[in-house]
Amino acid sequence: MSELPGADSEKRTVVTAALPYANYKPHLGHVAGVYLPADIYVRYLRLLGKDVIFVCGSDDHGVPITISAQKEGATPPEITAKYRRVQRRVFDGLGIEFDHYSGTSICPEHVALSQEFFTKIHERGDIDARDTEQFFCTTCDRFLPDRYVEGTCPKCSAAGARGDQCDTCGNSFEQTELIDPHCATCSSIPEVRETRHWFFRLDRYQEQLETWLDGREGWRENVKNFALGIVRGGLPARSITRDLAWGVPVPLEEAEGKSLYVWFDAPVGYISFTKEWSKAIGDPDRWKRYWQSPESRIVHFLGKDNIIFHAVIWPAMLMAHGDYQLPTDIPANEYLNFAGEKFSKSKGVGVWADDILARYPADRVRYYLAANAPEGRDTNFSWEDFIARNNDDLSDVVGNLGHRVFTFVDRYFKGKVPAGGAEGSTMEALLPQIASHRDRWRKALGRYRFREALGVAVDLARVGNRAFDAAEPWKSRKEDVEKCGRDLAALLELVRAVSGLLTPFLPDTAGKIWATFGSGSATPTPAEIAGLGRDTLADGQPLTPPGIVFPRLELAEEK
Ligand code: B3M
Ligand code: ZN
Repeated sequence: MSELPGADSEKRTVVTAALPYANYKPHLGHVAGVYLPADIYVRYLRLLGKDVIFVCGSDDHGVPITISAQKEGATPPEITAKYRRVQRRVFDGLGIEFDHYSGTSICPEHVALSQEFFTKIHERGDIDARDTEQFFCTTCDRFLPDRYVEGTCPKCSAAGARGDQCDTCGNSFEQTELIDPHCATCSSIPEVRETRHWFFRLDRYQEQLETWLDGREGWRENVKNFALGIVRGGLPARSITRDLAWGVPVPLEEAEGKSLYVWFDAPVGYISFTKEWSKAIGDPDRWKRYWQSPESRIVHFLGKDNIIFHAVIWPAMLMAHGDYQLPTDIPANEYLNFAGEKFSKSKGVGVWADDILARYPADRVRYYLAANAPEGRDTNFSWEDFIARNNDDLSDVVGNLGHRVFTFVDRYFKGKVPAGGAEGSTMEALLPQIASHRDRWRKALGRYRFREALGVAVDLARVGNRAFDAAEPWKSRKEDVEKCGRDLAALLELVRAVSGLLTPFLPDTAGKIWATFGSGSATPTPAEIAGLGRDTLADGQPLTPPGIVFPRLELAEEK
């Protein structure tokens, strides 16, 4: 196997998934675009025996949280603790296994590290203080940062634009440009007051960013082009402080009562959580090998709305700070839509992860979301399609193959691996197919093409079904039982390989099939993955088939 991205044996990898704001229950769009691909990628690297850690946690600060807290009549610490629990339960239920899951308001390392970023960049002269005009609500007696003010969009005239951006047209603008601004809390008309804020001089990193982005090889075109477009369009200095008490305090005496903008401290969380993890495992310096060594790969998974922050602003922060490595890759995804519409909590459009998990096993959800992954283009969730893909691919192709092969081996060969081999046999024909599928699978996963890699695994099962039909074991068991055994031995190798390739996608069910072959583990070792495509099963080895792992699904009555 040639070396591929993500497969270089010297290197180690830290994988991050965008930190979810601690104010929502994840829907399938979040899962399909961010958390599932990250988990599959981590499981894939582990299967190859790579050194990898998977870090995430909740994004606890900023206006999104304080507004939700206010709506739910809770304090920010209460609301973040609540949703951190909700989110963890969903991730656990889906088999998304982080090495460390923290939160920006609970990680002991986070405040100091975020402030260190600010201080270091400030000391280099890349943060300027500016007196700005902001809305101030005299009824609520406070400044109205971000979404605390609502109004009509100055660009497209849509109502309900919030703060400095419009969800209808996607434009951003100065808050004070809003037409008919009013306080989102009490609806009164705010006045404009002066307040001092600190701006990160992104303009000074424009050239460096452009050169760096231009040189990224193997990045998804949509991510690279989007980021380059933003950089080439000119980068204004960006305000990185807010008049808000809930957040990381700005580490300057004259900035009392102000916090760092949530998008300034959130990505720092990736590093602070890794530090926290290092302490927890009793190896406090371990984080350095992931964040400070050029031998390390840093891979950020996120949705397309977060590209600007991860591919432009965060790298600029890292360049300005200087002590950490830049991201290696940012395999951002497009959106999974629901019946053609964007998932939306407020409009009640979409499917929530906990609801679907209450009806169907996690692997069925993982299967559909990976087979329908929004890589490179938006995709669509529909219940009919969810049922159809699961039944057509998992029940009728993978499950059917396993069932047929195991049943014959059980009935006519006492449940033991029959003797295989012989020139011109099914074995001889199938082993190269297994090896080439494994290579395609590996190549696709190394390039973050999850949909394709999963398709390769299912396709191998199709190859198996065709070989089974061609071998006609129902005849040969009577006419030439040795040939029948040889054919089934080859098909057992293939079933085992399919389950190995399905492991990162369907850890639970693939593990059950893999365990049938008695290696004592539900997960293949790196050597076993490398050995797929060789005749490895010992003649006479007893098998313990798992029974029906992919029963056909019915459309649940009420959705
Ligand atoms: N919190 C995205 C979101 O929850 C944002 C990601 C932060 S990653 C550093 O919608
Ligand atoms: Zn108000």
